[in-house]
Amino acid sequence: MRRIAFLAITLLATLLSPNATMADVDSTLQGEYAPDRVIVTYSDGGTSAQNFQVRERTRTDVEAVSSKEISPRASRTAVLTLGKNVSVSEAIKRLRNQPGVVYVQPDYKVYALDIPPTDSYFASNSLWGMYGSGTTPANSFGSNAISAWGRGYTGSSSIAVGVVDEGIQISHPDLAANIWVNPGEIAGNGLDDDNNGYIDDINGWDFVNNDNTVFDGRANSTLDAHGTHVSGTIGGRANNGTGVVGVNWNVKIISAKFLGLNGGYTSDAVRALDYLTALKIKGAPIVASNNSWGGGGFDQALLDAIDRGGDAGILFIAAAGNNGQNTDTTANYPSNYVCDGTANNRGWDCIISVASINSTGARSSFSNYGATTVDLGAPGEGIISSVPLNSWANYSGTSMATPHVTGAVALCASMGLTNPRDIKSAILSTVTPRSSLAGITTTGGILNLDGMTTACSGKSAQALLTITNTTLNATPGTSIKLTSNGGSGSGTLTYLTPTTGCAITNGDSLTSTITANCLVYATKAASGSLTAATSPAVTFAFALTPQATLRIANTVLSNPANVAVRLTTSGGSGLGAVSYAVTGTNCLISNGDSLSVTAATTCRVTATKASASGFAAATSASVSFVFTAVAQTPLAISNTTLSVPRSSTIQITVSGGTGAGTLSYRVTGTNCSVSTAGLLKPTRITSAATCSVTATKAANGIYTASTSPAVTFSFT
Ligand SMILES: [Ca+2]
Ligand SMILES: [Ca+2]
Ligand SMILES: [Ca+2]
Ligand SMILES: [Ca+2]
Repeated sequence: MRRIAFLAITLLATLLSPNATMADVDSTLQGEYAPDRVIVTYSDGGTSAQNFQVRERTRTDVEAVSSKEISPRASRTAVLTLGKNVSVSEAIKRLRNQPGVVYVQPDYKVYALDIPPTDSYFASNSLWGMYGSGTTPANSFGSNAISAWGRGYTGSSSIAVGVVDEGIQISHPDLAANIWVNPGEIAGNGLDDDNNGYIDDINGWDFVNNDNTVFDGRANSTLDAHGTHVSGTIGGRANNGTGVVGVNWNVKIISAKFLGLNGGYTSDAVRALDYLTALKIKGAPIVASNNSWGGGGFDQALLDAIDRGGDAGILFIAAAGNNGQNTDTTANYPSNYVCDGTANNRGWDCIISVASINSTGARSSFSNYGATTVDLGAPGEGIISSVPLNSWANYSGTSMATPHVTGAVALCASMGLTNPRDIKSAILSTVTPRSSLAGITTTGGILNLDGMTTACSGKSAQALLTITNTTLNATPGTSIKLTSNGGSGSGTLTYLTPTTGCAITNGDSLTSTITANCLVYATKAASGSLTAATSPAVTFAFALTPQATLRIANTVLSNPANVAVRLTTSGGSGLGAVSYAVTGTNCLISNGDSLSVTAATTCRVTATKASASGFAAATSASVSFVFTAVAQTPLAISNTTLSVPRSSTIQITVSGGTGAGTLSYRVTGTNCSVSTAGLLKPTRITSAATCSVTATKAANGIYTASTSPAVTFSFT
């Protein structure tokens, strides 16, 4: 027994944020379904009173809050809305074997086959391995999965692959629906019901620990991360609102776990491969095993096991290895084996050996290569996929390239091709040539999932279908009539948009009530010998139109401070109301458009015209208005008695002036004094005095200061 190293693939093992909760999916339930209802079909074999009783009992059994006939044409089928204490799987368990119930099932969620998936990593341009040159998103060096999906091929739950690797988190939200459930085995009864030598092997087998728990991952451990990662590339669930999407939206993944944290043994690999071979011989629809591992030298027992699988019709997809070397001269196993039959008589090799490329089309520096020993390249650097505990991570390695090809085998088989030799030929004969792989791989090219569809489906592509609209802008709330041409055959034409806030109504009308960039595809369904066709995406922008430049139109920008200015504008567009805003102390806007001040100042004003008539709001440049102070009414000293005895005092009185400014007084002349309050008197009562007085009212509010003429008072 030779210990073999599991390919060290995690150049980048950045854990990405887990943003999903564990899917509550009973192992017998597949795909997405409404969480609060089930569909029940009754036999209706009795009298109407008896049938009524069955319905009532059924409703009570699952605490249903309502029971509604599914349609007038199917009166025996009802939708039961469940009480909040009863899950879908619980309801199905309770009703499955009830008398009078023919079947009970979830209300499955379905999608148009052709809508590009909305899964977060796909939509955020992070899943380059699935893209193609003309797809949205695009990457010329991806596997072009999007185009194959656009032809209507997204895999099949009637096709299975074996993941010969670490274990798999079978409850992962991106995998649960695509995990194989052994139809011949009854879970948990301690019996080997299908007589394959493994008791209760429901989702596969753990050949490391010799038990039926194929997932043994735990917090703060990478245990079973590798197997979970490759599984997501083969068959990550599409359109489940989270994570990634695999080459196959639908497939069945069988765990043949033989690697632990420190690798595994070929003896366990042999058992794992033979487990798959035995299942295949008994009828499991296994088309490939994924083998993202390697190490050790030539191992006849292992090659024999690979040969037994090949003889049974299972392709062995092998990572070329991460040593950056030529495997024609330095062998890498198992990718270097030739699987041509247990008696070397099959005439063809069941192994596909896969090199890694990066997102610029170059061979990954770590990837092995070999003109006769490596077949093709596939995306293997910066690959995001599922990892344990409902998370996702970015890994690199030929380990990551390999499941793209394993996925291709399953996808090709789902299109109808059954002979494994033909499937291998369909994949290898349709690679996209790349200079980076020319002369160092048998094909000189990279995986092209779209290119293989004709060979795999026996159908041909339609003429290019395109959306032909030339006006790609509209205002929110309006609609655009979509037009297209091209395509072939009689399939129905449909328009689709995956963009939130955008909708297709009446078949060909695109609408959005909000500002949005709506991605739109046209699809033409398969017909006759033609595959479905999906157009390149076109982006329609629903946006408000900018207004013509809005300006403040006033030409008089300097005014006396006691004059209000009526503000006016020019320019702008549409019927939006105009409003003004002002900055500057002592400035105010009243009655909408009247600018006034409470003191001499400078005011900066902007005008805004509101959004209306499809136009966005517009704001003008700011304009400064200078308000200058104005004169008070003439101020005069109003005393009439101007001569008094030197023993007297005079209270100065004034008239005129404006506003609340403080009064002050100045006096000239020898022997005179005036108080702040305006009380005038001689400073020496022993002398006569002649005093000349002026009054000043200080500047206030909008007014300048005002000073009275001088008045002369005599103290005799
Ligand atoms: Ca069994
Ligand atoms: Ca059992
Ligand atoms: Ca286990
Ligand atoms: Ca997903």
